[in-house]
Amino acid sequence: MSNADVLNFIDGAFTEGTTGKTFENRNPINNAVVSRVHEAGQAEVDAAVRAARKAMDGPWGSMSPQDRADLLYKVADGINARFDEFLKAEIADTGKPVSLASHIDIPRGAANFKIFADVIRSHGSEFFETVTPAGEEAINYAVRAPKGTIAVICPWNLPLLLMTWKVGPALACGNTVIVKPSEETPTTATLLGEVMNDAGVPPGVYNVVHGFGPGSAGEFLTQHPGVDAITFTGETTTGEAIMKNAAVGIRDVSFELGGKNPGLVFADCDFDATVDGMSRAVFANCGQVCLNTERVYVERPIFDRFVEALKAKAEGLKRGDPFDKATSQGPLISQEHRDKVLGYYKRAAADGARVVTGGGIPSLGGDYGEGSWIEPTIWTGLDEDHPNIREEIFGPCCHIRPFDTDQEAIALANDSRYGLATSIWSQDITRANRAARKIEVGITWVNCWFLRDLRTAFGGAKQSGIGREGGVHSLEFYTEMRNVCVKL
Ligand code: NAD
Ligand code: 6OD
Repeated sequence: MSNADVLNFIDGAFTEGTTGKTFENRNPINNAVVSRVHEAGQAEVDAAVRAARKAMDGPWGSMSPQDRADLLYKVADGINARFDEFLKAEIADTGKPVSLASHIDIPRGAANFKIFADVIRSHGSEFFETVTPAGEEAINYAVRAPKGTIAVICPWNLPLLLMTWKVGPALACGNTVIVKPSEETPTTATLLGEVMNDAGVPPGVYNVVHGFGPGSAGEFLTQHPGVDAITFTGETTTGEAIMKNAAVGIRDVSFELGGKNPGLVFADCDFDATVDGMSRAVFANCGQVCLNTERVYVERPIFDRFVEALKAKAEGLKRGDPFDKATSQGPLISQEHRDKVLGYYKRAAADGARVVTGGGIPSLGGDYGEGSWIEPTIWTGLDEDHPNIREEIFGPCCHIRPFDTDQEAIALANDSRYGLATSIWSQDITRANRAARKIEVGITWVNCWFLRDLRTAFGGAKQSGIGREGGVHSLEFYTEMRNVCVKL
């Protein structure tokens, strides 16, 4: 695949499609055009849905779970064999540092196929022996059938990781998929088409259509009656729009949405480890992980010391060449997103926040001046009802506020329409666990952040999502349970 032209992948073949429309894919480190992407229209989405449905009637539909698992291992091996190509493509699309992409994005792209291959290999049926009060006897067994054709709508922040996190379980369970990658990061999903073909995945099982949301491939796909279920990762407001489309035909949804994640730092924490961990939680991926912490609450006795220590971490981040292993902060995804984040920076300053560090655009030499770089930023002193505390910013920034009691910290953490993730930092494990059980989120980390075991349930509470995925939990969404009752 040439990096200059990104094509749709339908029924096992790459195609420009019929719209004649292309859009530019830019590298946010310098805003240079890296490729032209061929936009799919209604005809391409129709063709992808047709191919995906037809593939269910072919060898894929009758393949045993063991054989599917073997195939998914080949896909994972195919990603690993072309690791550097995936790495370069992901970095060109996102500008993220190689230190991050080579440790998280690409390895997880492969691991997401192996974990769900293992799950499907080892998963059995449910079985019950039944005796009714009237003395009738029966056996009940339940089998899991694929749901059918699944639309996978993806964001730009961890493109390969989040896409394969859905495609892995969908295929393991015997479904077919149509992926709509983010318009900002179209490349690795397309490259995966080559890996699928090389691995021997039948045509039509994995399809990719490119474009935007409203009036484009995203909307055409989620409105399509031939799609049986929709799995989506992205903003909460986009989730609302997709849910309306899913309502027509009563299609199931699995949503991983936005967050405004709190982090709780207790005075009895291991201070240095906490500052390290919180620095990652706030600034990793330039603050563009749904799990990043944007609200930090620190117990008063260590508040000033913590603020100074996190400031030092922010000021120690190194921006620049993403392929330099020492680079620790990339740019934001686009100029448009930077304008949004800068709006929050300006508002905090105008509303009287203490800007502990950052607040603007760094001066970087050469063509990096055209990129969407931004300073990591810390505020204190804002009221809890300020937009910077209520709304997801999705940038390398946080507000830090002191607290006096555990009860107050938990109430502050819970005062949000979001409920995705939190991290709690304390050496008193009983205290940390008491807090963990009261915080209204799907994922709590104690003395760590974004430490993942792919068998665990992942997802958000409140407006941060619907459903849980991970390990066997993914089977709930990607399969239909069919119960058979046999009278003896
Ligand atoms: P987004 O919602 O703007 O876009 C996500 C995808 O949806 C893109 O592919 C886009 O083209 C498509 N889309 C947009 N409007 C659509 C519509 N009306 N119909 C169908 N498709 C449509 O999100 P983003 O800016 O790409 O990603 C950032 C957001 O994603 C943040 O809010 C972040 O918190 C969230 N996110 C959540 C998780 C999680 O696990 N909870 C993970 C990653 C990102
Ligand atoms: O680790 C995962 O499985 C996952 N879904 C991470 C989400 C990160 C959000 O940006």
